[in-house]
Formats: sequence, structure tokens, C-alpha cells
Amino acid sequence: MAIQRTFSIIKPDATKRNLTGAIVAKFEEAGLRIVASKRIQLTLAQAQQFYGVHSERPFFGELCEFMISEPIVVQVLEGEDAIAKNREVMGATNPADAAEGTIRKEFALSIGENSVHGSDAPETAAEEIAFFFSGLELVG
Ligand code: RTP
Ligand code: MG
Repeated sequence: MAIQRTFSIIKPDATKRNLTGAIVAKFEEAGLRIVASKRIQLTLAQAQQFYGVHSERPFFGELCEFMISEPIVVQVLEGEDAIAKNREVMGATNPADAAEGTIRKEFALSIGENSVHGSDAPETAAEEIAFFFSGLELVG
């Protein structure tokens, strides 16, 4: 597998509980390198655009309100098979189903407040990176 980049968000429930460093440590332990990182607070319009694919889902409103409730940390992670590796380190969406040692198992509060986002495919990774970062901000 080639070196890939993926997009990650450390979500409001995690930044609020001061877990940014603990989560970054999990990425680095898995061999993922942080090649871009910034702390931002989304507007409602930005959250709705980012999660547009879920706009018809019953949890959409709650998800967007949650994502703007506190600052988040957006990052680009690089490494061998980075998209799948990041999803593995994150664990299942619902922390009740997440494997031991995963970020969501250790830190997530609920299926909604689940501490991290990670891109699910090369196309979405490219789109999500471009949504938050300019080329100049990616320092591999
Ligand atoms: P993400 O996109 O954040 O990396 O998470 P994911 O792929 O594991 O989950 P996805 O199905 O894409 O859902 C996106 C986010 O929506 C929230 N959610 N809430 N209340 C609910 O039933 C529910 N289901 C999903 C979660 O924050 C999930 O990460
Ligand atoms: Mg998803």
C-alpha cells in the first residue's frame, strides 16, 4: 500500500475534555504523521456543508449543533494506508461497539459525541482536506 493522506477532526467532546494530546498520541503510535493541524470553531453553515451527505438523516440537526458547540482540531494525517489505518485507530462509530484500545472505546461519550471524525475513502479524503486546508498548509 502506498503512502496516503486522510482528514481527521478531533470533535468538540474531546477538545472540551482536554483530550487533544491523548488522541494525537494514538495517531502517532499507529504510525500516522500529522502533516497539517489547526484549531478552529465551525459556523453552522460550515458544519451543514461538511456533513451535507447526512442532511436527510434524523441526527443531522443534532450533529451540526454538536460540531459547532466548541472548537475542533482539524488535521491531515499521512502514512501507509492512512485512511483505513485511521478508521481502525478511531474504532466503530458507536463506542459501545468499538474495539479495545481504539480512540472511541477509550474516549467517546456516545454514538454522536464520539471524539473523532476520519475520512472513509480516497475521494472524501481529498474533498475534506481541500475544504479545510490550502496546499501551503500541508507540510509533509
Ligand atoms: P465520522 O464521519 O464522523 O468519521 O463517523 P463515521 O463515519 O463513523 O459515522 P457516520 O455514519 O459517517 O456518521 C457521522 C457522524 O454522525 C454522528 N451520528 N450520530 N445519533 C446517531 O444515531 C448518530 N449516528 C451518527 C456521529 O458523530 C458520527 O460520527
Ligand atoms: Mg463518516
